[in-house]
Amino acid sequence: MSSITQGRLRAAFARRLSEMYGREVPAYRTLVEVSHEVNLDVLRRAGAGAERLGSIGRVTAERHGAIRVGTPGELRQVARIFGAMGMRPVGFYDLRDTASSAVPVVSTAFRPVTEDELAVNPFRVFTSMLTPGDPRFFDAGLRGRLEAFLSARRLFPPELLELAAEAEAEGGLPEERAERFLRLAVEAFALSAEPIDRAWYEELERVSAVAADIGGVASTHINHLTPRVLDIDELYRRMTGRGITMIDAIQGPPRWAGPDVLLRQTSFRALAEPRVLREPDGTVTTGSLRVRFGEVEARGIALTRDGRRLYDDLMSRADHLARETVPAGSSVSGGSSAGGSSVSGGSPAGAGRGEAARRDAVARSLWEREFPASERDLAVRRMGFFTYHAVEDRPRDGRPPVADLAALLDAGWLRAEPIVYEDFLPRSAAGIFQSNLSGEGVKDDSLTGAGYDLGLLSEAIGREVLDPFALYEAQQERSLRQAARALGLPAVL
Ligand code: OOG
Ligand code: NI
Repeated sequence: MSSITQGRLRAAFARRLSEMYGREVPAYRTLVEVSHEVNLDVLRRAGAGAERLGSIGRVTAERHGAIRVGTPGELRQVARIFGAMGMRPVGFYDLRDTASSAVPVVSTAFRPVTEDELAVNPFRVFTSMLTPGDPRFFDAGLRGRLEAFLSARRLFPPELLELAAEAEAEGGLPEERAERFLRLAVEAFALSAEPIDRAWYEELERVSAVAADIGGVASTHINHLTPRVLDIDELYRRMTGRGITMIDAIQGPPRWAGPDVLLRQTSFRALAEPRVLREPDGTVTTGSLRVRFGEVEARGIALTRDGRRLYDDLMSRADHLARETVPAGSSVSGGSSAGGSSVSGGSPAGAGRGEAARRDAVARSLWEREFPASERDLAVRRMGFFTYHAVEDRPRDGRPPVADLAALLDAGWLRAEPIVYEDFLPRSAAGIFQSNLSGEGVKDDSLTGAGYDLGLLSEAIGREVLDPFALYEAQQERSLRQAARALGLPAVL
């Protein structure tokens, strides 16, 4: 009997989730539509160059989702469901300190990790787990009630978990069971119509809107689904033109003439969605909650640890410089930016667009001075990840090649192909959380945070959380070994 592979399950899941989310959040459909228009325009304008960071087929289907769960046990179940679709936990993100408002979660991303699987479908899900044991957010009483609430709920039906285990063990599922698995998996992430206990939800919301979204309801849901776009600045303009209010900034690297690196993201604010609420007197009413939103992203080249260090350094210098260069007399905008968000793009829509533009200009000029301005520079300064390939019709003038990366690239012996960044940025993630929260929440910084670290997360998941740098590095090294062999060199240095 023909079996649906993990890769096909993943592609089908991403597609069906997108259909469901489009029904739930109509503005998402607009976002996808505008993304497609922009991508086709870029393709027309730039031709084959537009596909340097991924085929148009891949980019058009590409999405990332975000979900939030409450306990290690729930996270382990999620890992099994995504494992069935060939997705592994990659990277550890601690947003508790990155965000200036209360975001009591630690996170990882489930995604395919091999080149072949990424080519089948690169679907990834940013997955956050609540940290009720962190006393900066939750006192002992609230922690106890929160943990009791979470341990009493069941996010995933046993049948789904059994099918997931089978798909993981067998590498896929026979057609009928694949269909059943997909239906149950998509359903598990739909917005539930079950009444929400308003008093409980609001109690948690006073501490943190994220805590309420996770622990104030008896189910989980997809929080957003993000398409990929080839020109995010143009997307931003067109969405604004359609009357959709975007957050102030595009997060991540500034727009500039050099190569696209890492990840640039922007979003529009959560829309109020009708939700069924149970009042303290037992009556059931329809209220509205704003927790879900639209996000879009542009992806660039993965950076090495050195490249990432330079990126982080330039970002924090841009923040400082932007603060220092606030033009005199601009305090008119002071009221709207009060609160001093430490994350760019963090302020609510419209509040600080001028501020965001100023920071972007500062960042751009820093980048123009200090960031590698071409793919070649990224490669030879060992700041970006590439796969390297021996050039077939390389010049053969009898000289033996020098086994040096720069010399081989410049002499046309080696060709470098960018490796796309498949992961997330903690600072942007914190900004995304924060720009869409209804309130700041509270966090008692006089207390020490509980140590939810990478080890604890791996233990909770029951699987090793992979290091993204190591994955990119291994891919680059493989290609270098192959290229060296093809050129008859012992190694490329
Ligand atoms: C996840 C926020 C992080 C991103 O793209 O950085 C994220 C969430 O809101 O649950 O999705
Ligand atoms: Ni996202």
